[in-house]
Amino acid sequence: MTSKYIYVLGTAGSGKSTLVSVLESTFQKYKKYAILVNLDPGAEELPYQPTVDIRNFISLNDVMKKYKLGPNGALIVATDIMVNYLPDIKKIIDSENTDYVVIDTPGQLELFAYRETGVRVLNSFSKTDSLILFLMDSFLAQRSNVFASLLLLSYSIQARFLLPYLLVLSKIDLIDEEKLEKITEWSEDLSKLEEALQEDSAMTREIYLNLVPIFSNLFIPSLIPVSAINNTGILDLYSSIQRIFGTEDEFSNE
Ligand SMILES: Nc1nc2c(ncn2[C@@H]2O[C@H](COP(=O)(O)OP(=O)(O)O)[C@@H](O)[C@H]2O)c(=O)[nH]1
Ligand SMILES: [Mg+2]
Repeated sequence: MTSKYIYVLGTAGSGKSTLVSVLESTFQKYKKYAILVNLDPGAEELPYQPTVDIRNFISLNDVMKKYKLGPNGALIVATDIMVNYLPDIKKIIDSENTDYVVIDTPGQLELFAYRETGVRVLNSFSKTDSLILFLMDSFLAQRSNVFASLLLLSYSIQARFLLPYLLVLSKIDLIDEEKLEKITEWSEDLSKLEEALQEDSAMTREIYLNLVPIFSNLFIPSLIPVSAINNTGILDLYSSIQRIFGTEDEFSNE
């Protein structure tokens, strides 16, 4: 069986690890076999039990001591060291013979967005059969300029990996219905985003306004609003994942 890889990316605290655990229970519910991989060497506590945990291969504390670095510098070195263990990790994943491999990643998104290691990680697992979930923290995205900035970040990742991706608006239980509608509207109608940016009094307003014509030339996928706390939207996310992989339940031969 060819496993499908799902990479969960997003800024620190956007809800990646929590979503990974919710996805696991969703896959279980629909009788899909999924394993979870933690690639965040800096993770303290995880809300799930990973099958492969990078912390068993690399200790952030050891890296900090050995290279006399703080946690952020050590995380970059740790991620570079991670490349050495990729063949071992891949072997474990293959031996599981699983439908899905859900991969949790470090919040320091630049490791994946800008550094070579990110590409090597993704390529070493599977060049096809992969999907990126980009988490946009709805609490942050309430501000039009942050929304524009996160959208740009999601494009940077998309352009780098050229893999199918889904834009997940996370933690929607933290914002009211009206705000949620606004964010959705910005993603569907750029003139609304432009209006909201016009109202911003910040000196950086012009910079964000200049992004609008760029966005208009790019494809913005529909946002999938979810809350991992009360499970809102999780089923939609599950269906979207199935659709991308062409593994919809109703067409399954099982
Ligand atoms: N209200 C709310 N909090 C969430 C949600 N998802 C995650 N959190 C909380 O946000 C914090 C960061 O979540 P975590 O999954 O560790 O984020 P990560 O850094 O992206 O892995 C934790 O305190 C979570 O309990 C959500 O959907 N709603
Ligand atoms: Mg995490």
